[in-house]
Amino acid sequence: MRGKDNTRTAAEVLVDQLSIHGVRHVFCVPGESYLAALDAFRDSDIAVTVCRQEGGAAMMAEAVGKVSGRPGVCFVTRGPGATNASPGIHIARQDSTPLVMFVGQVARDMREREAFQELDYRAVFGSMAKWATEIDDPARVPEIVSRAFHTAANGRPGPVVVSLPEDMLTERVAVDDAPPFAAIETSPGAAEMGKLAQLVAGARAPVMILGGSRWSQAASDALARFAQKFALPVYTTFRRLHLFDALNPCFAGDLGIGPNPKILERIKAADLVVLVGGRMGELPSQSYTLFAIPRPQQTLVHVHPGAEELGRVYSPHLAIHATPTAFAAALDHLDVPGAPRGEAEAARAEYLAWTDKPTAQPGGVNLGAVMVWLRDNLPGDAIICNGAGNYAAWIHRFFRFRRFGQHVAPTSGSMGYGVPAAVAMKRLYPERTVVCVAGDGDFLMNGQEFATAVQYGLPIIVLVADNGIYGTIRMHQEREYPGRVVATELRNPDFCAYARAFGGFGAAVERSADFPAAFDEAQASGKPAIIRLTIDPEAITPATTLAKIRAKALAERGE
Ligand SMILES: Cc1ncc(C[n+]2csc(CCOP(=O)(O)OP(=O)(O)O)c2C)c(N)n1
Ligand SMILES: [Mg+2]
Repeated sequence: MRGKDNTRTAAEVLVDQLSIHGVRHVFCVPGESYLAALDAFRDSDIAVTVCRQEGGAAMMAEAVGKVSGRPGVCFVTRGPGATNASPGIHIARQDSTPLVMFVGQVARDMREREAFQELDYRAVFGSMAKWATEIDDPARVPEIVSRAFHTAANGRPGPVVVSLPEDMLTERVAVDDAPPFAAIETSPGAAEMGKLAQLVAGARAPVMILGGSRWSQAASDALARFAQKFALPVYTTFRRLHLFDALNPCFAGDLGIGPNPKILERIKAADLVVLVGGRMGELPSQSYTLFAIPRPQQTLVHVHPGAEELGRVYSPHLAIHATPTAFAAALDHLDVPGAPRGEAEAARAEYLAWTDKPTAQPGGVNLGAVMVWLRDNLPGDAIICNGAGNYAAWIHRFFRFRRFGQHVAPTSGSMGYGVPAAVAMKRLYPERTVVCVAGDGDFLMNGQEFATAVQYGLPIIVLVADNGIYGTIRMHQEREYPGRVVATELRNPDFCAYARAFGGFGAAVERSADFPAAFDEAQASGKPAIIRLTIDPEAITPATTLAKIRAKALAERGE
C-alpha cells in the first residue's frame, strides 16, 4: 500500500512489478525470510498456490513457463527451501524454459557470517541458472525484476534466481514502476531465408526436426503449412511432441529414447536437415551419433533463438538466429523455386505402422492399450504431464498430441515432474482435462503435491504405472550386469488408499479392459484421482522384456 509520501515497501514494489509483467500465478512454500512479500500478495490479484515441497513449487512454475513462454514464478525460503527447489531450476535450464525464482535471504547486516540458512545464491545457482542475483537496494527492485523477466524469457530462455534480503523487503522506498517486459522475437534475415529457399529447392530428401522452446500454436501451424507445401517429413525431438500435430500428414514421429529405427534411417539418408529451435542434445541425437561433430554429413540448417547455441556442438551449413515463432512466420512468405517434394508420405506410413496399434505385452494392463484409449477418447486439448521412467515410452509412442502446450514433461528426464506439472496446468486451465502419467518410483518423488490438488479442488487424474521397480534402471542393470539386481526393487504403498487419505478418489486397474470404466469413474468423482495400473515388470518397453534383455546380455558374455 502506498504511503502518503508515495512510498511502498520493497516487497510491495516487487509484487506490483510481478503484476505489471503479467504474472497471474505464483507457486510457493512459505518462509519467514520473505514474510513481507507474502503479505504484499494479500493486496494483489495474483493467485498464490501454496505447495508441500519447494521442488513441487519450482516444477509448477517451470510448467507454466513451458506452456506460456512467459516466466513461471515461484517463491521459496532461504537455504533448504532454495536447495529443495533446485530440480525445478535444473529442468528450466535443460529445457530452455523461462522461470524466475525469488528466494529469501538473511538480512544484509548478517551476510557472510553463515547466518541461519544463509546461502550464496550466486555461487550455488551460478552454473545452473541463466542469471543469479541479489537485490541490495530497494530502489532497484523495478530494474532488477525487469531484467530478470527479460533474461529468463529472451534468447534461449532459462531460469533466473533473485535473492531477497529480509530487511531489504521491509524498507520503504519511493520509486517508479518498470514497464511490462517484452518477449523479443528475433527474426531471420532475408539473406539467410534466401539461402534456405535455395537449399530446399535443391534437396533430394529434406527433413525437418523441431525442438526447444519459444514456440506457439501459430508457429506450429505456419510450419505445418510449409511442410505440407513441399511434403517434408517432420520429426520432433525428445519430449517436444506438442510442437506438431500428430494427425498432420507430414508428421513422422519423435526422436527420443528408443525411436522408430526408420526415423534414424531416414535422417541419416537425408541430404538436408532443417533443425528448428532444438539443441539436438544427447537424447535426440542418439548419444551424439546422428550427426557428425562438428560438421554434420547432411547439410544442416540450424534455427535457434540463442546465438550462443549456433555452432556450439554442430557447425551448421546455414545458421539462422531466430525464434521458432519468427522463423515459422517468415516461412509463409518464402519463395522456393521449382516444386521440390520430400518423402513425407513414406515417412508418415512408417510412423503409422510404428504407432497405430499397441504391441503385445506380458501382464494384464498394456500401457499401449491405455494410451490408445486415451488418444481416442480425451478431448483434443487435454494436457498430458509426466516425469521420467520407462512408462513414458508408451506415451511418446502411442499418444497423439495435437497442439502446442499439450505435453508437459521434462526433456531433462527429471523424475517427480508429472504431479506438480498437472497441478499447475489444472490451476491455469480448470476447464481442460489434465492427466498425469507417472511411474511408481516417479510418482512418490513429488506425490505429496496431490495434497495441493486436493486443497485447491483441482481434479487432475494421475495414472500410476505400478511395476514395483525403478524400471529404467533395472533395464540398464540387466543390460550391463545381467541378473545382478541391486536397489531397483520397490515395495509400494497402496496408491488407492493414498489417494483417499489425501481426500481424493482412488481406483485400481488390473486389466486393460477395465481402464475406461475406471477413468470415467475418476472423472465423475470430480476429485483429484489416482488410478493405479498394475504393470508386469517384465513389460519393460513396448518392444522387449526384462527376461529378453537379461538373456541377450548373458549370451553376449557367453554365459
Ligand atoms: C530425480 C531423478 N532421480 C533419478 C533418476 C534416474 N532414473 C531414471 S528413470 C528411473 C526409474 C523410474 O522408475 P519408475 O518411475 O517406477 O518408472 P519405470 O521405469 O518403472 O516405468 C530412475 C531412478 C532420474 N531420472 N531423476
Ligand atoms: Mg516403476
